[in-house]
Amino acid sequence: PRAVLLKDYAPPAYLIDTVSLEVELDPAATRVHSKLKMRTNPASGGGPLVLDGEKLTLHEVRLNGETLSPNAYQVDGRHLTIPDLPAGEFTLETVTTCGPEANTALTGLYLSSGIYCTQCEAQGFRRITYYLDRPDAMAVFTTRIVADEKVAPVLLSNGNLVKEGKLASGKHFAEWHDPFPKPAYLFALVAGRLGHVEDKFVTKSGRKVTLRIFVEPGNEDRCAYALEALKRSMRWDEEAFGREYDLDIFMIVAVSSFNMGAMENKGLNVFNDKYILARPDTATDTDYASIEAIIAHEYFHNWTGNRVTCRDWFQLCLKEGLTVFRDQEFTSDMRSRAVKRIADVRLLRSHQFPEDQGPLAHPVRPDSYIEINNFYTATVYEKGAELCRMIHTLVGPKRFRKGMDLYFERHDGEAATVEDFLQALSDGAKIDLTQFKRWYSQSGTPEVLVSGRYDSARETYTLKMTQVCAATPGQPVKEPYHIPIAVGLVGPDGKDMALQLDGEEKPHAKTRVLNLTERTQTFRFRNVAEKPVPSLLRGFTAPVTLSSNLKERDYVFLMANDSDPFNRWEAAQRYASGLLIANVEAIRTGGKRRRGTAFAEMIRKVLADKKLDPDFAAQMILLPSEQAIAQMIGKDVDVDAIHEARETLRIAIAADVRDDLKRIYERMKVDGPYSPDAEDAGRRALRNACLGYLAFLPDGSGVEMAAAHFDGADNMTDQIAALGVLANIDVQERTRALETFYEQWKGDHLVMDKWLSIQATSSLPRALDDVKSLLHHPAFTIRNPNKVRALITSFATANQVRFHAADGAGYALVAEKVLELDALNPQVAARLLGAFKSWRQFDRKRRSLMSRQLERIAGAEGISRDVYEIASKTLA
Ligand code: DPP
Ligand code: ZN
Repeated sequence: PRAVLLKDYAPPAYLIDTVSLEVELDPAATRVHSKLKMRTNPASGGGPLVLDGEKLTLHEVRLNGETLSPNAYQVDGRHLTIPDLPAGEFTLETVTTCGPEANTALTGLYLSSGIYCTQCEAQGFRRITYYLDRPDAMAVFTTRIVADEKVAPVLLSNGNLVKEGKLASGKHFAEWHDPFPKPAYLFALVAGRLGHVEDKFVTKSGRKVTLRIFVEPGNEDRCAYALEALKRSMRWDEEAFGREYDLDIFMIVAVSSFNMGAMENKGLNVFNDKYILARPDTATDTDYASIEAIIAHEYFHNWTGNRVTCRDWFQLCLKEGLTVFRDQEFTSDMRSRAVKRIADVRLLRSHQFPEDQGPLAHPVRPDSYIEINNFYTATVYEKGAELCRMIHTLVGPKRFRKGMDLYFERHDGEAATVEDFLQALSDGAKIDLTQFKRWYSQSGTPEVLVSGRYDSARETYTLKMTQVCAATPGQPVKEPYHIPIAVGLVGPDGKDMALQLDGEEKPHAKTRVLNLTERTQTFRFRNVAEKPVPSLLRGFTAPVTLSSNLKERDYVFLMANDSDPFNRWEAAQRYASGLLIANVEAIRTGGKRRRGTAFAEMIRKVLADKKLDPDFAAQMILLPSEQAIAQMIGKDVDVDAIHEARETLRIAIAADVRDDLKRIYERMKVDGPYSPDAEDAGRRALRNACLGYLAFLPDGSGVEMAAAHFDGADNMTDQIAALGVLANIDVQERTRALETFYEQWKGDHLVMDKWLSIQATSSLPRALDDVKSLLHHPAFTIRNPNKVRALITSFATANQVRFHAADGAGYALVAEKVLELDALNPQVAARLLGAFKSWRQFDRKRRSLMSRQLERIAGAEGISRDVYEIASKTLA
């Protein structure tokens, strides 16, 4: 397969002004009659017309109403080419059929539990009809859907409903018109037997909008939260960004087979039902929070993605990074900003950093791809969001808003580039982003080394900062980045000092954003009367790894005193990681292990602090994950030693603070009916974090507690927390709880996903065998992406100690499933294969076992572009 390159971009030779589609739905052969009003693109001027099309049967081509003879065009598996076209305007019609029933790849038109639905991003529309399937081809769509009235009483597409009616022989039709020009990837069509819930929203300028969420009949009682979240999102975008909704109806459809989380099709979002359906007994607090965030994300795309779209797929971060930044801000406003920041940084470090530091590293704006679907990555999304956040940090909220306003003003209705975005931000927010732009083109995680020095005679405190960025694939040398680094100086009394930099008349704020733009730079603070402890990279103002000359005692001090909640959490994590890494070493060399008294002491203080937000307290007391420790160690990782070190430390801590944990466990019990709001959720999070320690007390008392927690749970958050704990302990209560849970929820596919993944991520040695047998369980099918993610992906990515079993059986199983899946759904297969991306950080034996599986996949016959690209790049 050949790579597509950013530098080869050329505008399309033809433009499409309007599209009329007539789609006659049929499971085996859906007939699509497309009528395109086209003209030569004055900017590039004619030549052969090459339309994209895959898995289509072509029946007829008409030019200006006349049927073309087959020798007037060429068709192959990927294109329809018409060499000769009249100058100026023309109408091109095609009649094709496609087979939704046989479509297991879930891209294009397919059937999800009997419901017709589409997924066109990135290149699925070409599986529906021949088209210029590229985001800079924007057209006005009219879609007429014809279907059997019994099979598909509900017929939906983008825009507004303009006509509907009955036809002969039990058929009916609906016609939708979307007045906003859009690229084909935002096209959607849904048809089937669907129930719905409805609400209204009045925009700030008075537009009355009908809101509808469609679900499989019977699930209507699980939509209330999503609907409320949608209204909050709509209001927030008006207030925070001045962006209003622009059609008379906004629809969401929830389907059970979906490759991604959700899709922002204009006026008709399609969602993975996991991110819509919620009831207190079926969804956890985390599910509720994800629903709110994803509803917001897709809604926000209406401006950042739809009204202003991307010129080409290399610009994906233009809509995704920015929209993630917007949804993060929304969540921060709805919930705890500190906890949200911690969660986002955790995600960045666990998913993006390994990507950026491994063989799949690519810039936030890549310059080459083999299969674009492989670039819906943590780098494009999460690091992309961090880049927007850094600009926001550099200019502040008011100027950022000005820049955004200018971006919308300049580019509404256009397909834009990262350059357009940066230019608008630069002009509107008045900032020079020339150097900053390197963040978009250089891959890799920069490392910032900080050394702080106090001079008591001069009363100065000096921070010397150096940035380095290791070589990444195709990028041996990096230029220095513009890195905003928020810092504070914490005095011996635990209070922030006022900060006065060299050359300043008087002190300014207590947290300052320093601009690190050179390879090495020194910042000196004056009038520092006492020796401070520096609090570095407050709020995680840049996606970098930071190392400094801070000592363990400094982290102990900061985790008790830092006024910046993120850095307070960070200090605790750094302390615990240091301890765990030392203990891993001790396990390997037979040295003495440390107990982590300071961490236990911190837990005691945090639990005693009644003013502290319980959700934040829950974050403070959790130990870093095994994966996080592995990543910090970085090479020759010994997963067994890490597992053992963490388990023993957890038990030691539990024993040290058991009474405090028990007290808070009791106190955090939430009375009254379940509410998913952040406050109650925070109490449950802290309570369940306490349970997570207590359950592992060596005297076994915690098991009873967890079993009682399970039995007494009146909501899914508590039920699953108890089950998750028990799943890691080899006791009778484990078996009983898993069986009870299964009996209670076997009829609910979403809850069954939780049951699968809890077993797949159990740290007990049996996990691999359990996964193997669950592959044949009725609750599992490899054809449904959520099932694959619940059972196989979670085993491969969230069960470090078992996936990396020394005999390689975990690797072999996952490799086998990648190949099996590739024949059905290449996108999901390629994603699963990503589990091997950090293979070089493990010990020699595991490296060789993993590379053998990667070679087996790369060499397999007939693999997809998707899997080929990941396998070959991972090995390179
Ligand atoms: N649906 C995916 C998202 O919103 C791709 N656009 O991120
Ligand atoms: Zn998105």
